[in-house]
Amino acid sequence: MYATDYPRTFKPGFLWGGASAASQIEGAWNIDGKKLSGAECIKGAKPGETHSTLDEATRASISEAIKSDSDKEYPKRHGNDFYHRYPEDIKLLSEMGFKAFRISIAWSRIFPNGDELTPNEAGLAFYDRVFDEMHKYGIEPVVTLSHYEMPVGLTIKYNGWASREAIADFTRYTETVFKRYKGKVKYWMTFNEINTGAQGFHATGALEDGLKTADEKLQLRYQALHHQFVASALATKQLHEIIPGAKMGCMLARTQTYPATCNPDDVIMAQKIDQLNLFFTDVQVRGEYPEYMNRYFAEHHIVIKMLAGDQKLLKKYPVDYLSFSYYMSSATTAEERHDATAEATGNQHAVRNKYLEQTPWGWQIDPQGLRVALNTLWDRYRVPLFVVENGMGTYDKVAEDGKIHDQYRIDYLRAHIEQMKEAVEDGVDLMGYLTWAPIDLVSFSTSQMSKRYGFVYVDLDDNGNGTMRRMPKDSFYWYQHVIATNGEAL
Ligand code: BGP
Repeated sequence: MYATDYPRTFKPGFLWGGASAASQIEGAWNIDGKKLSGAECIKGAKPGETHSTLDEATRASISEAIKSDSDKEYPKRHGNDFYHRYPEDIKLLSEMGFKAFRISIAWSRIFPNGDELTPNEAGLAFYDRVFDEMHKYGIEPVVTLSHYEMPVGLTIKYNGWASREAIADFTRYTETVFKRYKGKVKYWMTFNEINTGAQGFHATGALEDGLKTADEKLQLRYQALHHQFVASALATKQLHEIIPGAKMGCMLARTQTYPATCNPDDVIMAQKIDQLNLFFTDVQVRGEYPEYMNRYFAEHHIVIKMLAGDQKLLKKYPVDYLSFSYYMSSATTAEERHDATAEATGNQHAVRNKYLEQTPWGWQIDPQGLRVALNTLWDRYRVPLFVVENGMGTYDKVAEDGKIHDQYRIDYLRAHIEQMKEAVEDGVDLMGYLTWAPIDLVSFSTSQMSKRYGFVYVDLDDNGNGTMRRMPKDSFYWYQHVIATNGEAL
C-alpha cells in the first residue's frame, strides 16, 4: 500500500517569525569602530527610481558618499536604531511569539575596512548581546552573512566581488563569526538574494566605471558572482567543520514568472527568464553550472575565469537548505519591455498581469505564485525550503484613535500563508516562514521609511524626522494568533 501522511500541516518546530537586514535597521553606521558599507553609500531614491538607477547614482558619487556623514541623505545610516533599541524590539517580537528572527551581521562592523587581520571586538560583542537577547525568549537566530553588505574599503581596494581577493577576506570574516557564535547560531545563509548580483553594485560591491556595453557589465557581474559562489562553498565547508549540525542556506529572490500568453514564443521566453533565476540555485544546491548558461554566456560574450578546483569545490559543498524571498510574480512576453512592470520585477520582458492587483510600487500581489514557487523549487531540488522574506510594503497611517489599522497587510499575509499551507499539503518540505519585516525599517530599493512592512510602526519619516517610537499595528495581534495556533487560525 502507498503510505501517506496526507493531509499535512506545518511541522512541529516550524520557524515562524520575521526577517531584517543590518543596513536597514541598525543605524550606528560609524559607531564602535564600524566603517561604511556599500549599502550605506546608496542615497534615497526618488519615486520611480530602482536598484539600477540607484546604482548609477552610487557609481557617480561613491567618493562623495564616503566623505559625507549625512544620515538624512543616506537613510540606511540611521536605520530604525536597532543598534540601541534591540532589547525593546526583541521583546516585541517575543510578545508575538516569534520562534525565529533573521538578522544579518554587518561585515563592516566585524572587519571595518574588510582587510584587517584581527576583528573588531566591539562589533562582535554587539551581536553576542543580540543573540543572547533572542535566546532569552527562545527565539532562534537566522543569520545572513552578507545582506547587500560589503565594507566599502574593499570596493576601493580591489572593486569588491569583481576581484577574486574578496574570497579570502570573506572567508576570514565567516570563520571569525562561526567560531564566535558557535553555541548561539544554528541557521546561516551566505548571500542575500544572490541572483540580484546580475543587476549590479548593491549586491556585487563592484563599480562599473568605464564599462560601456550591457555585455561588459554582465561580464563583470557574473565574474563577481562566480567569486561569491566559491566563497559560499568555502563558508559551507567551514561551517560544517566549526559547528557540526549547523545548517547553511543559499538565498534566492524568487519572482515567479508565467508566460503572458500560450504563444510558444512567450513560453520559451518565460522559460529562459526562469533559467536565469534558477541558475543560482542550480549552482548552490546541485553544485554545478547548468548547460543552458553556456549558451547565455556565449551569446553575451561572457567568459567566466575559474581556477582549477573551483568546480569540484562547488560540487562538494552545496547548501543544506534553500531559502528565498517572495513578494510578487511576473508575466513574460517574447518582446523586450522597459515599462514600470519590467522595472518592478527586474524582468525586462515582464508585462502587467491583468488578473492581479499591485502595490503602489507596482509589485503584483500573487499568493498562488508562492504555492507555484514552493512546488517548483521542491520538485527541482529536494532540499528543505525556507521562506525568509514575504510581506507587503505600503503606506500606513496612524488613525485618529492613535492606532494603525493595517487590514490590507493582514489580508496579504493571510492569503500567502493559505497558499503555503496548500504547498505543504502538496508535499513540500518547508522549514519556516519569516515575514519581511516585523518592525518598520528603511526600504532597500527606495531608502524610504514610508514604504512600510512591519507589524510594529516606527515613528520616523522619509526625511529622518521622528521619535523612533514603536507602536504595534493591528497585524501584530493577528500574527500573534497565527503563531500561537501554528498557522491554523488565519
Ligand atoms: C528584498 C531585500 C530586502 C528588502 C525587501 C523589500 O529585495 O532582501 O533587503 O528590502 O526586498 O524591498 P524594498 O525594501 O525595496 O521594498
